[in-house]
Amino acid sequence: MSSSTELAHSVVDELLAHGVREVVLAPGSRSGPLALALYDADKAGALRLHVRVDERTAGFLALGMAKASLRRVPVVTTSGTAVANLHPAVLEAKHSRVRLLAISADRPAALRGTGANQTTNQERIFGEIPYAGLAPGAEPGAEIAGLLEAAAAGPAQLNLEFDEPLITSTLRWREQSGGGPAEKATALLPPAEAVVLAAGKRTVVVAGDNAGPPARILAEAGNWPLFAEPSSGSRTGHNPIGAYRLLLQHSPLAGQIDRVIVFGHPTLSRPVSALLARADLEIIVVGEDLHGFPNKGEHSQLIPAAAVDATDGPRWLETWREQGRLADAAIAAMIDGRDLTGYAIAREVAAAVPPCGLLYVGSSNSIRDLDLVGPPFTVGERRLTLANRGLAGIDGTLSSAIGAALARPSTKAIAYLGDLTFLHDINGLLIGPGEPRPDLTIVVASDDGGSIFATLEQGAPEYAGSFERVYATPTGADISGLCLAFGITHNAVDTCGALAAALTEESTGIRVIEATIGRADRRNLTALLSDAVRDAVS
Ligand SMILES: Cc1ncc(C[n+]2csc(CCOP(=O)(O)OP(=O)(O)O)c2C)c(N)n1
Ligand SMILES: [Mg+2]
Repeated sequence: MSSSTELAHSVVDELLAHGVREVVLAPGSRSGPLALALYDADKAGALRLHVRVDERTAGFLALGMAKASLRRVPVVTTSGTAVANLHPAVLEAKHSRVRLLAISADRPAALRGTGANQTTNQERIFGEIPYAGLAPGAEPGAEIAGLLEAAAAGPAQLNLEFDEPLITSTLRWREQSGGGPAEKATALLPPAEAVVLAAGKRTVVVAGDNAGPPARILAEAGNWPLFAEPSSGSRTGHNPIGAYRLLLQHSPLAGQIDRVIVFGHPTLSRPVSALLARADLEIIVVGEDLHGFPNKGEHSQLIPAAAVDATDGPRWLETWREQGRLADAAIAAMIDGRDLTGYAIAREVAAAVPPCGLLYVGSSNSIRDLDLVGPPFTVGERRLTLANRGLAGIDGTLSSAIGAALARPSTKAIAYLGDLTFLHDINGLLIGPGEPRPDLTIVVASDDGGSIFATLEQGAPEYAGSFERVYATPTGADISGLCLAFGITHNAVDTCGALAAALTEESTGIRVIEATIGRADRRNLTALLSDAVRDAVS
């Protein structure tokens, strides 16, 4: 029977053969055989290892790497509660189809239910995702190949039972002669057969998270307005309408739409949800399933890919663009007439992303403000905007951004998130001195609490008594002191000019720019902005 060490070696060989190049490890004793094999593989240059203390941040680190590199990224934990700490990242990966591989070290199955230390049932602990379990003596080749094939577009769990002795000092991992294939990025699927749509209907294209270039290409081919969320990957060129969510509320054009074509996973705004729920419109979803779309009525159609038979005349798009320009001007006037606001931060951040830059955006107001004020980028300049929109958690954002910045070469990497989102994942900054570190500028929109709630129903004056404690949750945390504790450069700004200047500074390593804004005015400001756009376009 082969040993735990031999099992670990063959698992590393299989991972390399499947194109794995980055691995995250959160140490423990049971995962030891794999830890040592990964250390040797890192030393040999076969992969890059990242070691973290906190499994929750380790999971999101791997998620960010997988999102930015389109590769599968394993995260290894020891047994017990360590495994459960991966659950948030696995859920996010499941809902955004990211190829995260959770590798959980386990005790031998015979010890389950006996009260043995650090032993629980880890089998399928993450529910319905592809799963494989291996024990010493198993032949991992076929098992791992089958597992990764089943998880071609999403996460998987590999549970490894390691028996004692955990360490065999005479056996070290060595690179196999020849090694595995050098590169294997995302699985290559055959191009989907496009359904040809007839031009002539007043059509808008909605691009949600991870919609990709096809949404922009179709909008351009049809001469249609494009409502592209910041993390859609399609907010480029001349068709995106920046303030589309306010135009859907206030512009007479909204009532003239006949057809909506949806790509990706839209999550950011109620006007778009309302649009997609309208039973009187033809809604065409381009993708693999209708899951999550409210309008499943007779007018809904699911197609694998879309093309258009002719280009519509310029009028429809031009009218939307004109309304978009009026809305943008009204918004700019509001921003310029005030001190630093959330909207102004979003605008400065968007302006600071150079060609080939990377932007990782947090949930809550950050991504919504960016959605409202971020200009479309130029096609082909390869800016990448990412966000965890699978479940839109405020957890793990910092670690995801660090992972993305590590795994994707970029001219400049920026993370942009709210203060609670930053504090929630503060352990993401816990990076040992010998570990690879990215160059990353973290912009914190710092308003001491969750300001998004002020813009929702619960922010109304009648809930004022309970609002601060059970929604806003001000923490009073000293972000500068925390940065000091983690050895991270901190820079506080409270004007647009200072933020813009700080963003253009050349820097290496991780640094934080804390942009301090008020929270008290947020509800009012959101209403004023909406009114200003309404007045400008109606
Ligand atoms: C893990 C998780 N817990 C709770 C929430 C609910 N939630 C959404 S936004 C938010 C507040 C975020 O505050 P902050 O990051 O400061 O952003 P702001 O609203 O101030 O822009 C919370 C708690 C969530 N999305 N994810
Ligand atoms: Mg906040």
